[in-house]
Amino acid sequence: MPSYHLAIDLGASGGRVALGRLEGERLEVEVLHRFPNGPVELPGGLYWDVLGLWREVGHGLSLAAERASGPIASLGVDSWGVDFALLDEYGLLMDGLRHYRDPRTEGQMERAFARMSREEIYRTTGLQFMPINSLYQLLATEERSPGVLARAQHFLMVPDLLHYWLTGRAVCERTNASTTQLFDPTQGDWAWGLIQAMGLPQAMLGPLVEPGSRLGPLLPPWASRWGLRDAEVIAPGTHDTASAVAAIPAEGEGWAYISSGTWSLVGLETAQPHITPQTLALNLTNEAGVHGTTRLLKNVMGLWILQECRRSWGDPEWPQLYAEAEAVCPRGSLGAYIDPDHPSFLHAGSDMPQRVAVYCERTAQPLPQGRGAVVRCVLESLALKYRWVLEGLERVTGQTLHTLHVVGGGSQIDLLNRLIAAATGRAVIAGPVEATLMGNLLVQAEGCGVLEPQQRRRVVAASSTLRRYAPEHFSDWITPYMRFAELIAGQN
Ligand code: LFR
Repeated sequence: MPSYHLAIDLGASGGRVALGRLEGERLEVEVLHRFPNGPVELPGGLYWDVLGLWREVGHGLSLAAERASGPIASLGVDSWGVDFALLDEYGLLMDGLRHYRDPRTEGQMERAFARMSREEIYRTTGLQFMPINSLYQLLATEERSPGVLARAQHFLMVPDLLHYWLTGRAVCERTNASTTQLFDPTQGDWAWGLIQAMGLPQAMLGPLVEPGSRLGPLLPPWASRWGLRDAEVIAPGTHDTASAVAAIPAEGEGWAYISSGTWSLVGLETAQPHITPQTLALNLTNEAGVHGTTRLLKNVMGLWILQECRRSWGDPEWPQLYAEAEAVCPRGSLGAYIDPDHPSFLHAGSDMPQRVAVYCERTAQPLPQGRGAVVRCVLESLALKYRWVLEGLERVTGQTLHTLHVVGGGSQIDLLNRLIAAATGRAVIAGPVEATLMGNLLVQAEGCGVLEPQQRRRVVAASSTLRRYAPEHFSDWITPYMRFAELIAGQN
C-alpha cells in the first residue's frame, strides 16, 4: 500500500506544495502548486508577504485530496532559515515577517561582540557569522523598536509559524532553530547563557522538537475545507537545507554536497559539531541536521547574484543567459573573478552587474564585457569558491572528498556542473532537483513509521535521474584557482 504525504517548501524566490507517493523504496513527487516569493518593500524596511504565502499554501493544499488515490497521512513545512515571526500574548503576528536582506542588521554584529566576544559566540553556537542571522535581526529590533521583544510571547521560525497556523501548536523545530545563532548544538538546546548576555528575553523561545515529530491534526476548519481529515502535521527537517541534505543520494564515504539555489550550501554531514579555531577561521557553520547529525557547511552566495543580474536585464530566459556565457569562453577560464561572498553582493538592488564590475575594477582585473561575460564570471567564481570551501572542509575533518553531490534547482545548470567538476577536480553527481521536497516527505514518512532512516538515501537514489560529470580539463583551472585564492586571501 502506498502512503501519501504533502510537503510545503518555501524558498526565497518561490514556494511549492507537493504530493509524495511512497511505495516500497520508490517515491514519486508531484508538484501541485508553484508560486513566486520575494521581498516586499515598506517604508519601515524589507518584508516577506507571509499572508500571501499562507494563501498560496492553502490553495496548494486544497488541490491535494483529489490527486491522491488514498488518504493523506501527513503534511509538513520547510523554508529558508534565519527569519522569524514574533507573536504577542493573543497569538497575533507582531511586525509582519522581516526579510533577512533588510539592511537594518548593519552594525549589529559589532553590538553583539560588545556583549560577548566573537570567539565565545562561536564556541557556544558553532554558527557562521552572517549579518542575516536571527541574533543580529533581534538586536536590530531591540534597538529600533524598543518594547517589541519584551511583549513577544512566541518566537517562531517561518515553518513553525505555518505549523502554528495549521495546528494551533507553537513549537520550534530544531534544524531551523539552529540557524538563529541562539542555539547551542553541543547541548542541543537554546543557548540560554548567550541569550541572557545579549539582553534578549528568554520567555519567547518555546520548546524545541525533533524533525519527524508529530505536531497534531489540522485545525478543524482547515481539515474540512481541504478534505484532509486524516492528515497529521509532522515536522520535517524544517530548514530547507536540512531537508535537502537528508535527501542526498549518496553512499559510502568521501562525499560532500552543494545544495544549490538562491544560496549554495557547501558542506558535509558529520556525526558531531566541529567547533575549533580552525572552523572559526573558515567561518564554517554547524547547523542541526535530521536524526542528530550536524551539517558542517558554509554558505556561498549562490545563484542570488545571477538572479539579481537577470532582474536588472529585464528577466531574459535562463537558457539564453547560459548560452551567452558558454559562447564568450568555449573552454577554460574567462580570467576575471569575484568573491561571491563579498558583503557588497548581499543586499537586494538592481545594480548587481555594476557591483560585479566595481569588484573587478577594485581588484585590478579585466571588466567582464556584456551579459554573457558577467554570467560566466559569476559561474566560474562560484565553482572556484566551492573548491576553496571543500579544501577547508578537508583540512578540518582530515577527510578526502572525491565526490560532490549537487542538488536543488542549480543542479540543472549543465555549464555550472561542468565548471564545478573541472575547477574542483572532483566527480560531480547532479540531482535530484527536488531534493528538499524529497527530504521533507521522507522524514515525514519516517515520523509516520512507514520508512526506516537508513532507507532514505536509497529511496532518493532509486527515485531520481542523476547526471554524472567527470573532472575534465582540470589542468586548465590550476592558475585560475591560484589567482582566485590570492584574491580571497587579499580581501580577508
Ligand atoms: C537556503 C537557506 C540557507 C540559509 C539561507 C537564509 O535556502 O535556508 O541555508 O542560510 O537560506 O535563511
